[in-house]
Amino acid sequence: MTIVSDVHALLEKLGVARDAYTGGDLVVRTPITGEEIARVPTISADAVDGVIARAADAFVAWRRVPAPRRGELVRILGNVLRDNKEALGRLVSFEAGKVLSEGLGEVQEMIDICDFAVGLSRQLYGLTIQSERPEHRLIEQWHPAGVVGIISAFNFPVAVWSWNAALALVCGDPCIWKPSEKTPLTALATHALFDEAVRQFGADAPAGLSALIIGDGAIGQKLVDDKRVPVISATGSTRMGRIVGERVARRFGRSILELGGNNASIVTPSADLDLTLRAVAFGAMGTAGQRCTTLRRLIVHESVYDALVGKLKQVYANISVGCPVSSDALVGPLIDEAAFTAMQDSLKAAKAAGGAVHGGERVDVNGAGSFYVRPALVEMPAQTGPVVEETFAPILYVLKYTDLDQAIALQNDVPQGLSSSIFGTNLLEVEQFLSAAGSDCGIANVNIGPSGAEIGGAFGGEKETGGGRESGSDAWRGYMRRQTNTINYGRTLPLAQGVKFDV
Ligand code: UN1
Repeated sequence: MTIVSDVHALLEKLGVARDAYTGGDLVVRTPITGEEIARVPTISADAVDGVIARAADAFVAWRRVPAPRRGELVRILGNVLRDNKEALGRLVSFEAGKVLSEGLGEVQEMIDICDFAVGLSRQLYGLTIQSERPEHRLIEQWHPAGVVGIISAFNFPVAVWSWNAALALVCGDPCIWKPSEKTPLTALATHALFDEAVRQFGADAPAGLSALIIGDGAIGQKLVDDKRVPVISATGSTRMGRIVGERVARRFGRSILELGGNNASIVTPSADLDLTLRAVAFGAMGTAGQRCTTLRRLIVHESVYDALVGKLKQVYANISVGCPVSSDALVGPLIDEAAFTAMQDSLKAAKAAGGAVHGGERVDVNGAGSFYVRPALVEMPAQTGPVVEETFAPILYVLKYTDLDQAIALQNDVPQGLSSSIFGTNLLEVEQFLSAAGSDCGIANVNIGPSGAEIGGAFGGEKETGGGRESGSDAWRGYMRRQTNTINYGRTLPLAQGVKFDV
C-alpha cells in the first residue's frame, strides 16, 4: 500500500498547499499502519492573538451581512462538499481509520448540516410577547453572538466542525477551529474547501471569517481564555470539557460542551431480537467503538438474555476486523497505542470485577505500528469498575435485569448522560423509558441503537456529557445572543407593575 502518496494526492486534490503538510513540527500518522503521512506546521500560542483579532474584525462586517446572504455562503460550502465528498471521505478514513462508508457518511453529515443551516438562514426567529402596558409591544430578537471557538476531537474530525461552523456562519459569527492534533490533515482539507466556497461567494465574506489553528493544548487555552471569543464549543473528553467549561465560565463566556458518553440500550422481553442484534452490532462495534454515542452497556431482560447474548457472541467472534480502505472489513483500527492500552486496562479491570470477557485481543492486520482489536463483549455480574467509565474502544458490557424500573435505574446510574435506547414493542414499557421518569440522557431512542444520529435533532447530553446541544432543532440559539425589546408607541409613560414615578 502507498498510503503516503494516496494521502498527499488527496490533499492536493482538495486544494491544500504542499507546505501545509510537509516540513512542519507536528508528525501525523495513519492509524491504518502507524506510518508517518505528514508533518504539519503548528501555530505558536503568541500568534493566536492575531488570529482572534482578525476574527473579531471579521465579526464587525459579517454581522451586517443579511442572514440569507450568509446562508448563501453555507449553500456554496455544501455544494463544494458534495463535489469533494469522495476525496474528503477517503481522507477521513486514512487519517482517523474509519471504514470508507463511515468516512463518506461523515462528509454526508457535513452536507446535511449545511442544507439545514441554509434553511435556518431565512428563519432565526424571535418572538412577539404581549405587553401589560397600553400602546407597548414586547419582542425578542436574536443577534449574532461574536467569534465562536470550535474545539473538535479525532473521531469525527470534520463533521463536528461543520455542525458548529454552518450554524455559526448563518448566525453571523466568525469561527476559529482548533482540531485534534491527531487529525490536522482533514481539518486542512476542510478549510481549503471552505476557502473555495468563499472564493465562489465573493467579496461579502470578510478576511478572517474562518480560521484554523493547529497545535497543542496551549493554543486551545488561548482561545478558551480570550474575551473576544464569547462562545466556545468543545467536543471531546469530560476531562477536557471540565477544564474548558471552568475557564470559559470564569470570564462569563458561553460554552457548548459535548463530552463523554456511556450509552446504554435496554432490551425488553418484547424486543425483535434480530433487529436488536443488528442495531447492537453497529452501535457497539461501528467506528471501532470510538463514537461518543457508541453503545457501551447492554441491559438485557433475563427472559431474552441467553437467546440474544448467545447470538451476540457469534457476531463478535466473526465480525470482520481489517484495513478500512483496502478491505470491506466493518471494524478498522483504534486511533493509536494509547487507545489500545486503555482498552486492555479496562478489560483487566472488568475481569477483576468478575466479568467474563469474550474477544478484545489484538489482531495483526498491518503490522506492529497499528492497533486493531477484536471487539470485546463482557458479561458483568454488576455495574461496577470500568462499566461506569467511558473507555473509548469497542467494549460492550452486558448486564441482566428483572424489571424495567431496575433497568432504567441502572441505565441512569452513571456519570454521563449522552445517549440511550430501548428495544421493545410493548408501548407501555417504551413510553415509560421516554417519560420524565425514564432515560436521563439528551438522546433516547426506540428500536435503534444510541449512535448514528441525524443532524436534524439537537445533539448532546446531560450530566458529565456537559449539557450542550449542537446541530439541529434550536441549537442555533447557542450561537446568538437574545435581546428583549420593549417599544412604547404611545405618548404616555405607564410603568410596569403599576409603579408611579411622577416628576
Ligand atoms: C461523536 O462521536 O462525537 O450520532 C459524534 C452519531 C454521529 C455523531 C457522533 N452522528 O453517532
